[in-house]
Amino acid sequence: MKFNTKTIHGGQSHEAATGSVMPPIFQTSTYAQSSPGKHKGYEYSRAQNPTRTALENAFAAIENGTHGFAFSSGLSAIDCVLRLLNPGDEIIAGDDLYGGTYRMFTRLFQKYGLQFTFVDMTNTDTVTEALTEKTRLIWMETPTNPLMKIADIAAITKTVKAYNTDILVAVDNTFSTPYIQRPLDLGADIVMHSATKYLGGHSDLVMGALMVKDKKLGENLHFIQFAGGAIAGPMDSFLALRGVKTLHLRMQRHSENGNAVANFLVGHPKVGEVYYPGLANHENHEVAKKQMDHFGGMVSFRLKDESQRAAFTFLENTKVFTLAESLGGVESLVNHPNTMTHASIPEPERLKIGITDSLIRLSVGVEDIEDLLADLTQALEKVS
Ligand code: P1T
Repeated sequence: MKFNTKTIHGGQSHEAATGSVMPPIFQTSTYAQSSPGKHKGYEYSRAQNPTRTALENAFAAIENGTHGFAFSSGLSAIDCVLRLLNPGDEIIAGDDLYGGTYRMFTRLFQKYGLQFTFVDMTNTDTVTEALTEKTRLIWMETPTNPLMKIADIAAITKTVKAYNTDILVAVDNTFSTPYIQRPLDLGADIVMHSATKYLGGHSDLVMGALMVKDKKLGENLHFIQFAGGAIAGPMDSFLALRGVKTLHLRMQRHSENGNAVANFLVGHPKVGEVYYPGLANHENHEVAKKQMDHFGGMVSFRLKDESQRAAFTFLENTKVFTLAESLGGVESLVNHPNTMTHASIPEPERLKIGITDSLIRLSVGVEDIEDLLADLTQALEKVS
């Protein structure tokens, strides 16, 4: 199947009892057994639930994986991956990550003896130089949140695997989605999503996803999901599956609107740098062109006026863009990483990578582009 067919039909079958086209919401915790251990494949909903199974099959299909897993949040999906590791293992992670991911790495897992090294993954050599015999996991976001930096998934995977085939390469594909880039096809072992974002697509649930293509790795992750218990519930699974079915339609419009907004901002007198991988002058545009089919709906930029007052004036005055954390829904959102989504990163670290008060992040929705540009125009006019 091609991608647009896969989002709708991938891994799906009509429900056996009634032919229901959409999987019912199996709002149950448990399943009848005729004799101990004799059941229809479902024992207890932490282990399996048919609505979640339908979604997990769709997750696997859209990322060209064989196994998909749905979690109660994006962070719990990341937590599951880290539980594959042992004390003393080293993780090389990108230096620009969602603040909650950084917080989990440094404040939850470091104390269990995992060692994290944060490097600029736009340069494959810096990843290679950070490899040691204890490295067990590479964790990358591409594009990164919020600076939209691009890592070369195929090149990094190649160099890492040449060093040691036991090292797992995981890609947080939240910003791109498989409509735009498919990390498993580029050699990565694990794809992770905050399904709260584009996969769900409607800002109505919190969910995480993992997709893999290796059977043993899939079994290990399933065991951790079952034993750890951070599963997605049936109602959320139903909603996310409904979201996935229109992923290709939404991502097409997100990408068109994202591109238009980025180009609008580039020419604006009150705007400094614009971070969008589709711009020809983006630092990693060539790699982006190679591994991304489109460039998505996430755009970050700086106001020329670097004061917090200027940023807040802009943020308080958008009308179509809602000031809120999160991204990837049909509606446009605007966010201030320095005080909102990335505030959990210590200030010196934020400053080092360029998360300052002047940085603004847009999740460009699927509204009419004229309304979005008019909204940005009027809010920018308010900035002195
Ligand atoms: O919020 P949750 O579903 O637990 O997902 C965490 C997460 C993981 N990875 C990336 C790239 C993310 O952007 C997120 C969540 N991000 C936001 C809430 C945000 O506004 O950036």
